[in-house]
Formats: sequence, C-alpha cells, structure tokens
Amino acid sequence: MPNLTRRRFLTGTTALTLSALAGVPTLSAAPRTTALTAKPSRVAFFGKDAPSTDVWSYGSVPGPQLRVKQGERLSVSLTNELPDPTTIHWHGLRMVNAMDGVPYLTQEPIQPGETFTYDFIAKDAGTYWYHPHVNSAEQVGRGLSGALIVEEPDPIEVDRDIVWVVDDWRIKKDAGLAEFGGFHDMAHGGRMGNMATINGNYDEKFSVQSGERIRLRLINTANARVFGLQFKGLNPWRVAVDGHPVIPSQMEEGLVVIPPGGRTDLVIDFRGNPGEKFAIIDNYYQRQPFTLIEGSYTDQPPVRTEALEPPKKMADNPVAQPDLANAERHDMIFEGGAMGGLRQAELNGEILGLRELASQGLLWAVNGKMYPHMTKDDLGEPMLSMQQGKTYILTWTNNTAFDHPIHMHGHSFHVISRNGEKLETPIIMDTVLIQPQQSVEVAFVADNPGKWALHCHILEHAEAGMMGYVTVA
Ligand SMILES: [Cu+2]
Repeated sequence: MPNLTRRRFLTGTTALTLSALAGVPTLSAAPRTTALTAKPSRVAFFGKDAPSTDVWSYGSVPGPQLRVKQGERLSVSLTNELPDPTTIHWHGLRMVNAMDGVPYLTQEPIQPGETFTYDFIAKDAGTYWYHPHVNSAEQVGRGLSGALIVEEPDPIEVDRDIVWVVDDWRIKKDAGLAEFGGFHDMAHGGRMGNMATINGNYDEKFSVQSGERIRLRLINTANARVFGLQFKGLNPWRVAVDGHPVIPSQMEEGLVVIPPGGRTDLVIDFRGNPGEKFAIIDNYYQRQPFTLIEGSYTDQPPVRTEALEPPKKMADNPVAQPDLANAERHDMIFEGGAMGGLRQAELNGEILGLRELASQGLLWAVNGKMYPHMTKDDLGEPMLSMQQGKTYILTWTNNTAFDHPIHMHGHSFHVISRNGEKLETPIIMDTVLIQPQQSVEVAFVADNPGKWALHCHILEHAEAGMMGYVTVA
C-alpha cells in the first residue's frame, strides 16, 4: 500500500463533499483485501554505507499503513515466514473475538509457512495499529508493527494528515539488535531502547509550509518507553486519544504523554515564518530529555496568513455509554516487580514465594494472584467473568515502582477518575497509563462477547505475568 499522506486544501467544495458522507457509516459487503508477510529482513537505519540491522518486518519498518473508511470491511491475509509462530492483534479496534489475534485465547498461533486471514469491520474511526501477540516482547521489539487508520466520514479538515509511528530500539555497536529476554527488563521498566525512530527512520525529516494545518497521528509502538513530547511554541490541539475524539484542547507547554500502545491525534497550526526551525523534545524521563525531531519551515510563502478557527470535535464512535448508577465494581491492584516489596503470591491456588515464582518467569501479581502464561493446554482462570450488556467499573491501582499502561482488548473504556478525582469529561481509551502509586477508575459496558486479554503494554511486564484475560458472556 502506498504512503497515503494526503494533501487536501481547506476549500468549501471539499467540505461539502465530506459532509455529504457524514453520519451513518456505510457497510460494504466486499472487503478491502490486502496481504502481509511477516519475515526476517534488514534495515539500514544509519544509511547505505553503514552496517544494517537484522529485523523482523511486514515488508517494511513499520509495516504498510493500512487505511480504510469507517464501516468498511478489511480482509488481511498474513503469511508467516518467520522462524516462530505469530498472530496479528488489531490494537484498540473493537471487533469479533475470533479476529483479536491472541494465541490460544482467540486462535491457534499461525505456524511458520502458514497463512491466516483476518476479516473484520472497522466500526470505530481513528488511529489504531497492528502487531503480533505471540512472544510480543521479541516480535514487536524486532520491528513487527504498523499503523491502521480508520477514516472518519467527517474529519477535521487539514492540509496534511501525517502518521508518525514512534518507536525505540536497543541497538548494539555493530548496529544489531541487543538480545531479547533479559530478566532485568522484566522486573524493572521493560526494554528501553537507546535509539528513537519515527516511521522507522532515525533521521526523519519534517518540513512544513508556514500557515499549514496538519493532523499528526502519533502511535507509540515501543516495547516500554513512554513518550512525553513537548511541542514548544506550536500549541498543538489534542483532538483524539486512542482513536476516540475528545473535545479539542490546546496543549501549550504541557507534555503530550503517549504510553506504549497508546495513540494521540494532534492538530497543529504551523504559524512560524518561512525558513524558521522548531524542535519536538521528549521530556518524559526528566533526567534524559532528547530531541525527537527537528523540523523546519520551507522558504515558500505562507499557505495562509489568517488564523484558523479551533478544530471542531469529531463525531463519537459507537461506544456504549456506561450506566454508572447500576455498575458492578471490581478492584485490580497491580503488585510485584523489582522494589515492589511483594514477598509471595498465589498461583493456581497455591501460595508461593517470589523466588519460586520468578523461576517460572512470573514477577507481577494482580490482587495477590499471579496469572500463568497462557498455553494451549492451560489458559488459567479468568481475572474476571462479566455478564454481557452490564456496566462494570474497574479500579486499577498501581502498587509497584514502575509505570504500567494497562490495555484491555475488545472494549474501549471511559476513564472516569484518576487518583480518586472525577474527570469532568471522561476520556475513552484502550490503554491507560498508571504511574506508581496512582489509580484510575474505568467504566465500560461489557458488550463484546468472548475471552479478552487484559495486560500491561510494557511488553516485558506482560511476558513476566502481567497478562490475563476477562470473559464476557
Ligand atoms: Cu507494566
């Protein structure tokens, strides 16, 4: 699929065409079909004359950008040419359980040499992504991920719509990827890289024309790094989080925080003068700020000189409104890891010491229980069994020394409070960052039947037991 960045001018005629399509998404009977092949490949991060890096990819890093209209049906056949089994999970997009891509829970892993066809309707518009769910820490870490964009029938009008898949890599001196599977990463903050890329490029160029309005879709595909971006002087509008529209608000000097798995859509009016430069700085880990990218204005005259109206709020996706008054409440307290003070936990009904659990690769607990690695013969007990159609409020508390972006499959949830403080306007998300000693309350209607993974999106944490599943029936 070609790079689908579009240039569309703000004209009355465009607006008319778009509004004619607004409203109910049309369901197309014939799916839009595409094929992906996952295979080992090489990337020249540092230029043609420097050593290249062995990665795993869907043909390119990141994988091809998949782009459909809201309501369209997408059929993707995945051929596995990796040495290991794999699957694809369509992160954040609500769909039928059988297409969710979680090994053993929703499908058999796709063995080397096999092909599996995913087929689903993109009922939610917004910015999503796809990645394997088998040995995710290694497979995503080796480069398997790509953007999945579902276009709104009536989007915010912009001059350009740009997708940035933001990632980090742990690169050795010879340009190869560092070994996977370190115990230290699993017990601490996960596999932090030493090189950040945008769309797989170490030296991505970003040039804008003065006066342009750009929609910038940020997708964090890193295993463990939280990005906290500062757009000094650019005052971006935040218009969507995890695909779902929010009331646009201007970020000014604040950080745009995107946890692993998370997405944020910004609209930026580039009001600088031709020839000027600007920088986007990551300042999440405050002792280690770095410049994610330096941008520049072209020498061309401004596209426009007048200020534009603030971007409108886009139409909500069809996410059910939770019935808070009649909700069933549950607590999930996350514990364990290094410096977490956890001494023992329950595994399959037995209380075991942390040393014994660690020898089985389990380091993280929920409500004093550890959840085993899901295998063909043993999925373990569900974390929670929910009744279809009922509203649930889950309180997620982080009693550990590390960040945890908690991701639930099959549903998008309303974040209704943080640290006991009610949010004026709930935000709909699928991956919510919970910092040490913080808590969030999420509310949702359990309206999608099936077995749904619930896990930390720091992939080394998920690998070390911070992953289970819930059921809806
Ligand atoms: Cu975690």
